[in-house]
Amino acid sequence: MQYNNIKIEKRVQIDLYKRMLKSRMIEEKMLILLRQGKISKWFSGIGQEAIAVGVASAMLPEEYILPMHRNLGVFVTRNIPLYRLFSQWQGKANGFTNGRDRSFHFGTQDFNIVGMISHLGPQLGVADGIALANVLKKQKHVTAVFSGEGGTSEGDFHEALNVAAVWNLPVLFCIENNGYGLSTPTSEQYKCEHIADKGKGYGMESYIIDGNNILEVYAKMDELCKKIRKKPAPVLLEFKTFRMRGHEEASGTKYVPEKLMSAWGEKDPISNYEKFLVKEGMLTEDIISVTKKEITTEINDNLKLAFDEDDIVLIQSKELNDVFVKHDYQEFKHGDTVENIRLVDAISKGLKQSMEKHDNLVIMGQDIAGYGGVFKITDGFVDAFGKERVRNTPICESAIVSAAMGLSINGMKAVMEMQFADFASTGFNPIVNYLAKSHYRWGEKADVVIRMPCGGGVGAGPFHSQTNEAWFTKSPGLKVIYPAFPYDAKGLLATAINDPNPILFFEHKGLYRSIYQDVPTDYYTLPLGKASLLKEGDDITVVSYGVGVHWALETLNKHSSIKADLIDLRTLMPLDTEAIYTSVKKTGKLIILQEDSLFGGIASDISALVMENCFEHLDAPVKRVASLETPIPFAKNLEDNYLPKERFEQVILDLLSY
Ligand SMILES: Cc1ncc(C[n+]2csc(CCOP(=O)(O)OP(=O)(O)O)c2C)c(N)n1
Repeated sequence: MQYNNIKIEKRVQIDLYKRMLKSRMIEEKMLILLRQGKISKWFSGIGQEAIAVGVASAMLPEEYILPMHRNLGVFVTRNIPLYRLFSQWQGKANGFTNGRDRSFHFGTQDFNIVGMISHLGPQLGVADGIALANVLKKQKHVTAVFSGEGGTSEGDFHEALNVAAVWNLPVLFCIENNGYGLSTPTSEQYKCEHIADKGKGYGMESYIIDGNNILEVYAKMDELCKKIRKKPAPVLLEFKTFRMRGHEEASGTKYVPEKLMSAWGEKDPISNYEKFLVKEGMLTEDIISVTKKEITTEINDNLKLAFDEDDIVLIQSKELNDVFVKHDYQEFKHGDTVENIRLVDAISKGLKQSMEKHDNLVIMGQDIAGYGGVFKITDGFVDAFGKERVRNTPICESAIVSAAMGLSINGMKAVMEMQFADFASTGFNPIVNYLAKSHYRWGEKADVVIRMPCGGGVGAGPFHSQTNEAWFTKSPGLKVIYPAFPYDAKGLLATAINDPNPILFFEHKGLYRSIYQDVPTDYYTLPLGKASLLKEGDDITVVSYGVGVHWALETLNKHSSIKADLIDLRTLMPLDTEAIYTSVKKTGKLIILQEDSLFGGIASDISALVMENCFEHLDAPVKRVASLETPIPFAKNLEDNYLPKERFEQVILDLLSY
């Protein structure tokens, strides 16, 4: 048959019916199990099946789909064995997350599906990254990502559509407008008439589609997929539909007017399509009944498998080990040739060598291309590697962190330059929830390094001076590197880029152009989790990192009578606790100096660890020296007072005489 000039073969028409029917029947079964207390929560897509099935059916199996919580039809269309879905929903090992995440919160590379995180919006930017990888690999694939209309109010929606438009990415943004976001009606969610109207603002094509008409959904998707595979560009699709059940089963639908519900009930996508196929002579009552029996058997057989499966076994070491991808550090040694360069040069040269080493490495950041970045780290990179791999981004940290995740999912490596570490706050959600948790949740790595120019003492005020490493060391799943010297910075950056785990790489702006060192010209790596002992002495242990190391050196050089071990941590996660304990056991006294404000910082944890592990070796209380508990002030005398540099001298002298 032809639908809107698109030919839809008979086999496809029947498949569309069977896939929708299977989705519906699985859901109906789940609602029964929910009432029996056999599963814990259910987000229903009843009435919306045509969208997930229609979109997924128009795509190639090798093309990525990023579904939401009402898109069971995507999983059914991709033929995921049902027992695996059922095990997933019961938190069992045959699911996709080893019992670590629930419902549709999982992805699977075997089926090219990337499931949601609860925060909804970041999915949209991840789709951008996946699509970008396809473009860079010259793979003519589309990527489809779902959101509800509620999710379009998140900043991530704006950011992701804007990036996709500016970069001409072949992404189908599929918005299921089902009338309500939890209890909030569309009139309280957005002001324009149609969400599709927003497409014009982003400079992209957009369409309104009857989401309850499977033929319309499939035909339009088929047309668009074919078109944007040839000529990459994003498209915004608004599927008009309705949520026929509560947000999740427990929350009900009392706030939905009955008339609205019954009007949409008339538009049920499955029963209407079934009638149509019967009328067309493609289905008979007999075929329907046989199909339903087959699906019932498949559901029951697979449910039995899932119910018979044992509960997940807790193995604590596995829980801990699965937070990161297992990665064996590979040492690259350097020769004897060195050059005396600044921290900023060491980072730039290290990054350049990694770009040469890894063809699949892409750098993204604001003003990093022709302009070379605000600190000029990527100066000349466009000439060397081209604009495809050295990408200026719009001002949208959240979408770019998410896109970096998408690049990683689709086989690339990403380095993102935060223009200033302070602005990680606007990309915070995908860092701590997407990058950090993906491997633990569904075994997917996040091969991403985020470079973080940070730190005070440069008269830059509260929003360009923070050193916010503790925001990230608190989140399991992230590694955090914080070098103080050019040699360490170059080697650790190379290691960070080789490591497929998500890494925050802190670079102190105050040290960029003030610290010189002889740095090997070769490419080389340094291991993570190894502190360096800069000075040795028996009186006291001084632990620091970043600019604090230089403050400590200054003080110790001034008081040459102090015999101290000075430990530069170099990496905060993993933390070299052994180096700290060994030294404290020798000296009996510990002072920790950090640039960050005191409460909740790295120093507090080191202090606690030493109390717990070295208590009987201590001859004095552990001392922490840090910045004041205020935002960072601008005026020089206020900032000098805020920073702990001056206070450190007195505290170490007091501790020595304790
Ligand atoms: C950032 C964030 N805020 C709030 C929520 C809670 N929440 C989960 S789903 C949802 C409604 C989503 O509505 P919509 O995007 O329209 O999708 P629908 O559920 O209607 O399919 C809300 C408010 C959340 N998960 N994440």
